[in-house]
Amino acid sequence: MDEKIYIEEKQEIDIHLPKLYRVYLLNDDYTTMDFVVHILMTIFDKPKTEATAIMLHVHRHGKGLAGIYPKEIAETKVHEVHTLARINGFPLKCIIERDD
Ligand code: TYC
Repeated sequence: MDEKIYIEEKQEIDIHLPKLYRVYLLNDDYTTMDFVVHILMTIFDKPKTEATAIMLHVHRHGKGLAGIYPKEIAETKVHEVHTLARINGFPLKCIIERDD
């Protein structure tokens, strides 16, 4: 009877890692703190404590990181923030920077 032998086959796999983008919230004098916390919880999926810490960082330092995503997701988040802010009468702005 034939015996079976087992070999290890090496495979080359192309892994596509998307470029990542940082989404920052910017401070202003008119958007309420509660609204910014709401944005961080609903659009950036932050728990309330972290959302509050990020909001206060933006308030004190002018800019704060809301999240890091592939380009299309980052752009969608920015659009959602600006749309929600406009609907609610706030000038809240957010920007994207390449994460490298
Ligand atoms: N500076 C705002 C205030 O005093 C609060 C605020 C925080 C606004 C973060 C925007 O991204 C922001 N009401």
